[in-house]
Amino acid sequence: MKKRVFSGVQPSGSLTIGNYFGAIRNFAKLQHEADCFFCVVDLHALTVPQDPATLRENIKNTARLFIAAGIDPRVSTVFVQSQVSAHSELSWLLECQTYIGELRRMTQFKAKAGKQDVVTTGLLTYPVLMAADILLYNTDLVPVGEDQKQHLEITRDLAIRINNRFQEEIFKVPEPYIPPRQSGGRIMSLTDPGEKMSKSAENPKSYITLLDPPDLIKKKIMSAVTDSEATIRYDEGQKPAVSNLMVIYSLCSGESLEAITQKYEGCGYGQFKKELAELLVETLRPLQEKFHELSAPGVIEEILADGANRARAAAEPKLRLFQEKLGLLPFA
Ligand code: AQP
Repeated sequence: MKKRVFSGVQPSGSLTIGNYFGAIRNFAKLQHEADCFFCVVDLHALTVPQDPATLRENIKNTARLFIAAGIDPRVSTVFVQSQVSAHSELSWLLECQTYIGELRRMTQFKAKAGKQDVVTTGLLTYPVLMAADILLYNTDLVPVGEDQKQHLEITRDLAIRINNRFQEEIFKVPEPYIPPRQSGGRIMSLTDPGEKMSKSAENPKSYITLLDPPDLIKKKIMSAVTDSEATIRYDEGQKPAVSNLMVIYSLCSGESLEAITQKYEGCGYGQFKKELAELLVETLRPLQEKFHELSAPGVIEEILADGANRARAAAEPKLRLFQEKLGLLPFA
């Protein structure tokens, strides 16, 4: 039996190289060895204000980027969360099993709540919806970046809690699949290496999106913060900004961090950054070309309609089983 993989990405902006190296690139690698479900988690994006027209476009673009990054929709199920209502339905049932204290402790909630004028309940309960996304599909493995580790832990706790309550395995307890930092698990902001790179960050210079044109990529890399030492070596503690650029270089070129250190011995940051920018442009070029092919009218819509049908069929039995266990009446 192939393992079941589930992961999602929020259409809360244009996807960054953090989303790519931390998650999506691994989706494409896993699809031939596992039974994969990849979801545009649009309901999660609603936890903070969104402009409807922009959101609609971002949902389609996120799905296009999945496919442009190598996910084959004939092999993997690619779909949009809001088109499979079982996600919202299970989320409510799981909320009734979740403690408020567990959710208040989430570092992402605290960070995002601190940036909002008003904090919605959805921002607090976001990890429960994420648990529903994952648990509906009997998921074995969840490929995500490091920032999602805490949310994965809540998902596991909920599954274990419910299985214990009913004394049987209702939900499979999923395992995280998180790359180490040096392999892209946490790409940092280009303007503040203490913060992770985020697609919804206020300063566009802090991130590189997968659709940024070559000139813009070059500008952003050339203006990325470094330090005053002017040596290229990996040291997360002392040189977080340069270390982050080195990780991006290594992910693009396949060279080890040691090889990069040797290659640039005695060179200044200028030459390193220029060559990093060129590498990144070349890494993203095929993805950007494929993305534009997928922008023809109707193409992505057809893929997503098929994906939603497949996802609904896979998700419904788990929802019905849990409803029945809780004492709700079967569907007439
Ligand atoms: N900087 C990052 N480095 C490595 N992985 C990352 N991920 C996000 N940022 C980095 C991973 O990308 C996947 C999709 O993330 P998401 O869209 O569901 O939400 P997020 O984690 O909150 O990502 P962003 O870009 O920071 O979005 P906003 O700005 O809307 O909050 C996840 O697997 C995530 O770990």
